[in-house]
Amino acid sequence: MLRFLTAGESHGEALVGILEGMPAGIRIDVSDINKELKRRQEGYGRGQRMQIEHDRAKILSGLIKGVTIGSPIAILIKNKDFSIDKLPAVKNPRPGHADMAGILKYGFNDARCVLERASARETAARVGVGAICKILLEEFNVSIISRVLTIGGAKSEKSIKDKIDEAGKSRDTLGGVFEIVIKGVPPGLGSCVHWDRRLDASIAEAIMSIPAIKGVEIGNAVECSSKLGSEVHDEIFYSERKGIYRNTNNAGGIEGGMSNGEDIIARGYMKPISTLMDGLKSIDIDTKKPSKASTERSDVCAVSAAGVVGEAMMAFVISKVFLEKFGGDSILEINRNHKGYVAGLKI
Ligand code: EPS
Repeated sequence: MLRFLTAGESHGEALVGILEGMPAGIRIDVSDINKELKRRQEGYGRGQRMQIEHDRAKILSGLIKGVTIGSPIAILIKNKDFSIDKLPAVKNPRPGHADMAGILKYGFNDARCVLERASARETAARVGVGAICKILLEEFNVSIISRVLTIGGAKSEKSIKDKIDEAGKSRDTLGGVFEIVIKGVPPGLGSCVHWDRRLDASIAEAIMSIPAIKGVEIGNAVECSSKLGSEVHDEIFYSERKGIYRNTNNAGGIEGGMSNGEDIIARGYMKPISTLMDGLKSIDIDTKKPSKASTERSDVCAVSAAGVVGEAMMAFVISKVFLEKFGGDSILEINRNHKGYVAGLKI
């Protein structure tokens, strides 16, 4: 089974990702991982931390001469801003962040003990792990891309930039929507049999796990919820040349919890970043008196970065179900299984 774990605090020494279950025989080029890490750092509206860090991965295990050997792959990303023991206590929890719930949960009297791990910086490790999953999927011509659809309700590049500038000037923040499209997924990944193996459920969980994501949409779910069935369902056709095909993809490539061979489309709805430069109403956790929420260095907007993290999470989920279906210990074995299955589909 493919699984991963991350460790690391935002201002700790490093972030670590451990990916287990990758088959043997895949060539991993660290520069492909670094490209993805760089993409996560970009996007209009990112904060000063992104100018400090130049995220680069070091692979600590799982490879010999750049090729996977089937053992866990550990990735290390060092933090330039390694200052965790010198940073001040945070006494005024930020509404929307993990601060308050974390203080209550662990019995801390300092939100720093919560926010260091809850910070979206953790997603750098996920992107490292996802980059390796992307390399596996590329072997089978599966590609994953993301784009920003809206930010603060704005759609065009110009109006998005204006919105972010405006929010930054007024010391505020913005959220938005990103979309992920996955091409080349064969039909039949996931399951119609068990709730916890449905592909759409796994995708929703993976996207929802990204910090600040409060909603997930598969295909045109929101629009379709107010339409008739006859207007929504993707009718099925067949031709000698194309085989089985559809003219629409409202289902976002998933029917009955399984991929149906169409592009998989998912959207993540991100709330505005919860660190505001003019803190919202909060309390001092020692005195319980009203006090403005703490301000930490942060982004005005990170929707584009969340899209890159979304790609990584999708790469992991698709790799997981892909290996469940075609699983084997080596890429050769998986190739055989995949080829046989795809050949059998040609009816
Ligand atoms: C982030 C690193 C953080 C924040 C941001 C994302 O670094 P710092 O706190 O040192 O500025 O910029 O974190 C959050 C938005 C958050 O809510 O914690 C990163 O690497 O993505």
